[in-house]
Amino acid sequence: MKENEKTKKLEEYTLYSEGKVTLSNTGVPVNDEHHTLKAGKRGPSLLEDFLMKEKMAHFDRERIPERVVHARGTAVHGVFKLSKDMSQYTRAKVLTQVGAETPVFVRFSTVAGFRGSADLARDVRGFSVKFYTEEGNWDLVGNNIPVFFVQDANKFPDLVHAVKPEQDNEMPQAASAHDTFWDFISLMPEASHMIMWTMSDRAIPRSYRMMEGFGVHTFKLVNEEGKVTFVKFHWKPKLGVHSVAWDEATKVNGKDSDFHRRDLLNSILEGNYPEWDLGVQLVPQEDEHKFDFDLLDPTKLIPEELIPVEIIGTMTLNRVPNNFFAEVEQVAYCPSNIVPGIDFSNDPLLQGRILSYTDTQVHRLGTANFNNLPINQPLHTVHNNRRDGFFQTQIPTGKANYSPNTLGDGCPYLAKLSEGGFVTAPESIDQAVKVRGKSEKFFDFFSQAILFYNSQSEYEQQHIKDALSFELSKVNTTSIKERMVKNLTNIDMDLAQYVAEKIGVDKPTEIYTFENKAVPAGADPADFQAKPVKMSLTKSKALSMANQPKKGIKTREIGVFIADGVDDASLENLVSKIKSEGGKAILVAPKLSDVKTKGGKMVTPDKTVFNHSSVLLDAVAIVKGDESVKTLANTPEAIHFFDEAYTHCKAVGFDLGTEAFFEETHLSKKIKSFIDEGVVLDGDADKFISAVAGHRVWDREQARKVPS
Ligand code: HDE
Repeated sequence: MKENEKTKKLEEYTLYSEGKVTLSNTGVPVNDEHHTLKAGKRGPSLLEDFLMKEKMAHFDRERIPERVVHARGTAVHGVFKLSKDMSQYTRAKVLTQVGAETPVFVRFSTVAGFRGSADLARDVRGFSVKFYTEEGNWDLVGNNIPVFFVQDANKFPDLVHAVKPEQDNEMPQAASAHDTFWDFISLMPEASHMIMWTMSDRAIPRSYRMMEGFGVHTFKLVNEEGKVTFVKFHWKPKLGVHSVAWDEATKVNGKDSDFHRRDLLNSILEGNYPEWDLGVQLVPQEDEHKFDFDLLDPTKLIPEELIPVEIIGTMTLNRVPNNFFAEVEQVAYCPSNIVPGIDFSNDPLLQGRILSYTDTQVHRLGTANFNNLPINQPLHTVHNNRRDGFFQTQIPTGKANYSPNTLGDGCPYLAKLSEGGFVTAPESIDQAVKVRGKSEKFFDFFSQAILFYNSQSEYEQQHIKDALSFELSKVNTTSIKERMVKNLTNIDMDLAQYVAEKIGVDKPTEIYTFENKAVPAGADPADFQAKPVKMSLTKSKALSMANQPKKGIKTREIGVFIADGVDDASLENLVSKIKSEGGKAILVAPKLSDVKTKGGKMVTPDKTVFNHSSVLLDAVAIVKGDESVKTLANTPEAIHFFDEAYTHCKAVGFDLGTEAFFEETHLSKKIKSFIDEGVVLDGDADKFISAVAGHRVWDREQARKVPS
């Protein structure tokens, strides 16, 4: 081959390896993949078209089973940085090396909906964190709610069958408001505490970035000496904890079903990295039995008044995935993934999860080698004697695939304790008797449901009442509704009576105690042996979102309404104030073409009144300008933005000189006597910004009777 031909060939190969040229799965450069090979241009396709066959066969196998639960979700990369040395309690390096950065991959999800369902369903949110630590992957697979529906893993398949779309008609999608769910719940009083949380605003978060996260179960920390400390994990968002209104949530689902997903990705792409502090509640092993509840019961939390949350580090999410399938779909979280220094408690729900997740991943990803997938690989290359199986991507060398061996110089040998080897925390269970059952304190089904309900502010209690009324009104079977109301009498009589009236069943007058009452046919009597405990604590501040600090307007999306003729100085003033506080000014105009300001400047709007919606914004404001105000006052969609924002208890700002617009809103006709701190009529940008920082004026619902 001549020299210049050789160079040409080399260039071609480089092109192939750079990934710029389409290669078939076996590395053949493809010249045409848009026309099937045919016997003549109008003739039948030919069997020998191996390229078309490969493309089609691959396509035919693109889908893998979606997750049984938590199918709808998204995930991003980040880092965890430890700020407090926990070596007194654990030998886990991730919790002892202050300042070290551990990479994480974090997935947020809803539970009940299918993979393509909408983000704003009333539902629990998954909060899964995979820490890629020096000592292996640690998966903290939690939720945004600190307790769970059932106490034993063996009930989980029933719970999930009940909440998923019903088996005879596959309805409803991503919703618990249907007969099978409430049938199950009404027969499962242990779910009462969790139901208070899922019927609260926690189940309709404003953003993944504004949710708390909880490990839910009690885990163990184990130090160098083998001493055990019980631990609960908490994630506290730096942006505070916020939710949307229920009416708003239902509309967001239609306007932008990817609302949470988009919000998370956009904030990272814009450099607004979401952050959470990691907190722990620590209980010395010797104090295991000192509480009114059992530490192993996942339907109970440890009130922060009893054990405060200690902050030990911060997680920052700072990188979006490159490929949704390869990373987000293929990530395989397993609560069984723990590292030396962290251990399981005997929580019967956690014990079941240790089995279920690895099992489901093998099914979902099709192979026991699922940890070879790039997103699941630990930091260090794995050496062990696990061999073969579908999709083995490693090529083990040498002869020895067994242990002990001499042919491989004894390698890979087992890590001694001094080399970080994992050992299970010893626990004496020699006297145990094999039983199916649960411990005494697990029979307290209601006291923490009562604690939660009593800890809510008035408007939060109202939201729970309304949510239960909505959900149960969708149930067709009267006996289910009646049973639920009976259960509610054990939490709060006023709540039970309110719901009863709304859903058309008899109003209860006394607490329905389960003792001596017939167990409903089909129910397990053990689920009805409630043994109430009088809790020493009557309220817990941390349980109410109303008590969470309001943390400014950082990343909040504020619709600023403009049209031709808008006043330059007022626009500049408001936009720069919003930006200087870390908020986002979204310029909304009647159409997408550039707006000409009064001073003749051309401004490009971000959104229009017809492609955006008030429910996708945190607040709205209108800037003065004779001509622009006139145009907007004649634009019904613009008026609707303001009316709806007001209804959803958001901040609404009117510049001085926008009275003509204000007069068109239904606010002017009705609210003048109900102007609250969220309605800023004098164009005072600072006042408006502090109203946005307050998130919502929920009291507006009561005062104005707005259906938010
Ligand atoms: Fe899950 N759960 N779960 N779960 N769960 C799954 O695992 C399961 C439970 C949670 O982002 C599945 O990979 C059982 C509690 C999250 O990929 C499955 C029990 C908590 C995610 C499964 C529980 C969770 C899952 C479905 C009762 C909060 C999403 C596909 C013993 C602490 C993980 C998969 C992700 C996913 C089983 C109870 C949270 C089927 C058997 C309690 C955040 O394995």
